[in-house]
Amino acid sequence: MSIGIGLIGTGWIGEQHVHRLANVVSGARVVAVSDIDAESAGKVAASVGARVVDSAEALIEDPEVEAVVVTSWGPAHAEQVLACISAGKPVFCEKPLITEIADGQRILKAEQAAGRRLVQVGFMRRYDAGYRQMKRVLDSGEIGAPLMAHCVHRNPNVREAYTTEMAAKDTAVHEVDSLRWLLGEEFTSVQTILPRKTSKRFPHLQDPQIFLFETASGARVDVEAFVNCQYGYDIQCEIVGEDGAVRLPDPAGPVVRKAGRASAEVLQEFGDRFADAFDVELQEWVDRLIAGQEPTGPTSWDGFAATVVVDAAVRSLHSGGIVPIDLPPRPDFYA
Ligand code: NAD
Ligand code: ISE
Repeated sequence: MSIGIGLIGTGWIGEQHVHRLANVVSGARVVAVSDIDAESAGKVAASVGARVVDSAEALIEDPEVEAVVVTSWGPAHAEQVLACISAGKPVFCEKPLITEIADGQRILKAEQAAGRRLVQVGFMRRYDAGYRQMKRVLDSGEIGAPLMAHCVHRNPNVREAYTTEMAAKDTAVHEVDSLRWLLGEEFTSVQTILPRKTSKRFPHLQDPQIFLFETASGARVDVEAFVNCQYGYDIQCEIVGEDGAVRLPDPAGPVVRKAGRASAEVLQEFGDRFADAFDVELQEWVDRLIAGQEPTGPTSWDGFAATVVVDAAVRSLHSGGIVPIDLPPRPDFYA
């Protein structure tokens, strides 16, 4: 048995997900794609034998499309996800689920009215083998109650269009989701701290930035976002508990000993670092759909909460102060 998938947004990650769904994930057929850039849609469709559909709305209504993947740009996500909910079709939406808090409330309301979970958000780190090992250690109680977390998110460089606010909204948002999931609690406040700027950045950009979060239990999470670090794509995470600490493993790779040095490669691209996680994420989503079950991945609530948190981080970026995070109570539907 296989499921017919339609994908909206055939840009960088959309093209990758199309190939993943067509060639790696079992049980998925890419039947249609759509993009406001018809040339891009045509090229990606031809590479997997899918049809091009003129608009996102038509793709969502297409009878051959049983489930939808949204990989268009962030501000378009909310309306496309709402249209999927209203058509009763499961939707996998890349992050961010929303760029406006009010849209999050609309999605939560619509999904609850539909009476079943239709939305999964693309926070792929929950599918990374190393993060999953950390989660098992934390849930086992082996290191006791978590007290602190230290996270690093470094990119070698970013394009000129990358803005200062994107350090929270586009980059640290992954740590926000991962830590909410690992710790199993919500963030209650944030302060954005601005260190000396690197000279190796575009002039408009504040880089690096540090986000200091507090959680409901009083644990502290610091996240360094440094997007022009030059040397590679480097993701680090350590959680310190009352009885021990657990650290995210580096991706496995050979250590070369030569000329008095031992060295290992640092990956350059996030697509390489999390390639396996993206595969597992989509495979598990498809497996659930084929089994006629609701998805188990990051929910609309998770997508909403992550945006509330990074919005507060951006407000702190501008004010310099500690900003409370006002998250409404989580609906039981998302327990
Ligand atoms: P991109 O700019 O390469 O591609 C976006 C595509 O969407 C473009 O082809 C554009 O023409 C199309 N598009 C824009 N508005 C549209 C609309 N209203 N209807 C249909 N198509 C539309 O961007 P990208 O790097 O592929 O990122 C896409 C999304 O995926 C973003 O939300 C981004 O944050 C997310 N993303 C997630 C990860 C991750 O690690 N999970 C990594 C990269 C990108
Ligand atoms: C990008 O948009 C992502 O989502 C990547 O996972 C992240 O590591 C990168 O910094 C972002 O720009």
